[in-house]
Amino acid sequence: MEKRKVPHDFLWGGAVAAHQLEGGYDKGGKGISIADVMTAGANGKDRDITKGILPNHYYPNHEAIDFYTRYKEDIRLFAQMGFRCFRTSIAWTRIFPRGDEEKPNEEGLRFYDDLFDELLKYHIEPVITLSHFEMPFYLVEKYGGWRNRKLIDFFVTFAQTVMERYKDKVKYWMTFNEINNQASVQNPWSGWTNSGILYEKGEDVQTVLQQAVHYEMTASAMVVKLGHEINPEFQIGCMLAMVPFYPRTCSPQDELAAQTAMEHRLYSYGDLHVFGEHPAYMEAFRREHGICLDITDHDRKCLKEGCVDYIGISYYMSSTISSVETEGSTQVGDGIYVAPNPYVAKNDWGWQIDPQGLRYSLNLLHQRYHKPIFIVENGLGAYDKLENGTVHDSYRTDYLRQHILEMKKAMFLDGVLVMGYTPWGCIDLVSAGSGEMEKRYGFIYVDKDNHGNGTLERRKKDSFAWYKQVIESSGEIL
Ligand code: BGP
Repeated sequence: MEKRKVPHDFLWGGAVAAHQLEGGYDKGGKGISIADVMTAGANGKDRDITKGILPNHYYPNHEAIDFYTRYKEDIRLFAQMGFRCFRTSIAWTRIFPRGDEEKPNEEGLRFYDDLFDELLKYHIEPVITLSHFEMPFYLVEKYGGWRNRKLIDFFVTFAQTVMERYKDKVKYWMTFNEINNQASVQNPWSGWTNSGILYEKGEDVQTVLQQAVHYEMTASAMVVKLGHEINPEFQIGCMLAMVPFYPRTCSPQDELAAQTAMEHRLYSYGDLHVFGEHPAYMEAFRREHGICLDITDHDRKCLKEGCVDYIGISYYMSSTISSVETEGSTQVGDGIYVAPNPYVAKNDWGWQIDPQGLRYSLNLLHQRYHKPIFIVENGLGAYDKLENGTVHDSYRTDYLRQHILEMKKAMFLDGVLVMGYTPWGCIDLVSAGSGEMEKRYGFIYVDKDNHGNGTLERRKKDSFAWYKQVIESSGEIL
């Protein structure tokens, strides 16, 4: 298996998101995004979300790694590694600073014109996420974020603007990053990053969440349809956080608990994107829990007309579900607990490392959806040490090697169609979860610490040459 090559047109590259690397948060007419009001947390400490930008607070996304002015230098490095594609997002607030304007901000549009031209100069395909945890903060203040149906129109206007503008430069799109991430309502910030929602005391979280998701799904479907009209060559995907849930034991209760977790936290999102209708198990759940949503016939029609072309996934870890409380477990639902898995290792942030889980996940999605799968995030967050101007990060190449190997098994032994592989944070950037700089994923080291100190100088890590060889050999030399 080691020696097998992936097809010639396989999309090797790297992935980032605008708010995590661009910086320039107030440059070029950009508005404030929801990421701009998130302070730095730490390993094990959540980020704070402030009511606007307050003095004496550190907001790591404001400068990030200053890709906004250094993108040419960085793209040259990506080209040296042989990237065939580069996944990033378009910061909504560069195009519509408040989110509800009628006319876009030309300076923001020009920035992405230049960025995409620079990529295309090296034959690197842009792969674009339309909404990656960075909606305009104004839409939250004025409209309550995705609680509000009006957001559908604002998002569709944004998407239409950029799809028309870049129709000859960008072929691969995704609508909402990790749309199912917000199903883990235990994370106080997941409703914020995905939907601009902070749950209020006393409100029914499931009602609010599912309503917001319905609006997002409707908007996503409208954009898929519109995109295909703008350019029939467009490939427009969804993006799911793929965390497979294993039953902790072979007891039927654990098996059912794992199945329910998969439905609520993953499949209900994928099913809507791929099949274009609300699945029966969610309709039943809502009926049983007295949850009534605002869903119109027009919404249902839109959902049916805008099914996605491919499934984008992030894969970092697996998880384990128990139907009973066990040592170290956390309750995540009625009779559903996430429990530690004794068979797999963890990284320094407690994320379970499970390469075989990637093969398992690819198979699950392939069997359910029969769509091409694009692995648009995978990687190891780690503490790196700069030694004589470089980083000896064999732990990172080990992680990636094992995952690529499992991906190849899924492709060659199981018949799964995988379109491409873009490891997360191909250049060090600000962590979404903790706001740290020192949770590093990159092949390129960026000199900056958790407090914002550093020269921002870029250095190649050992993994840089390794990944170059992986791409050059079409995955044969790992
Ligand atoms: C995913 C997000 C990314 C990214 C990644 C790693 O959830 O799509 O934006 O940040 O996870 O997470 P973190 O940055 O918290 O290590």
